Amino acid sequence: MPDLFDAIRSDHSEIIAETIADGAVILHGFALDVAAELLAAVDAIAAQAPFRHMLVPSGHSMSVAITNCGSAGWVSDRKGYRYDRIDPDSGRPWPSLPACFLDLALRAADAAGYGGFVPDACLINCYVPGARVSLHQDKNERDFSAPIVSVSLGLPATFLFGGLRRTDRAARFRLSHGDVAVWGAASRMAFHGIAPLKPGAHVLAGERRINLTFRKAI
Ligand code: MD6
Ligand code: FE
Repeated sequence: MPDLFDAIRSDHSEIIAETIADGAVILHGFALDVAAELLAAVDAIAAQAPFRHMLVPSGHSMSVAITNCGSAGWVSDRKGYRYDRIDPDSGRPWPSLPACFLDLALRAADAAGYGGFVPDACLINCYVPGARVSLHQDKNERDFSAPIVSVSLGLPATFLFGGLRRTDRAARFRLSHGDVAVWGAASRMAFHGIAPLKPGAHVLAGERRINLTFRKAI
């Protein structure tokens, strides 16, 4: 993958792709032209499956509030992490993946060099100032040959991207509204996280950062 290459938005403006590691790239502004549509879809999903702070095995609750859409959702409780077809709070299946989500995820994966990506799960994270995600690997998915596609909306964040060992030093990258990070292949199991969100207000999303993380989970 070249250091910088041009991808194209639907309005034909250029995208800057920043390679952050082998197999990992940030497509700056890739989702800008559909951001309002994505945020409206997030509101519709959250009306069906509200954001909630899930427990982790240690007994703490996550500072990030989450919900899901797609045929499976990522869930966490005292027993551990897994994907489940059913929302444990409602007993119903998760809302389906909106067409605008699927279309964006597919186009972003393709632009990053991962053709043929068809996600079946989208984890939606809602950060308020101070919320963070410590360094972790996304390893509950069945198929590690598929990349992770991660869309940032609302307040900017600092993305921590390390190596394959927890002790590898993590580099810091800015993720702004409309940016899409894609990581797969040699980076699929890289440790990553989000530094505590700084206070602010975004014109479309308010005092929040919304992150959509697409996976091929089941
Ligand atoms: C992000 N989030 O918010 C990256 N992974 O840009 C994650 O990597 C993540 O927020 C697993 C569970 C929750 C998360
Ligand atoms: Fe993650």
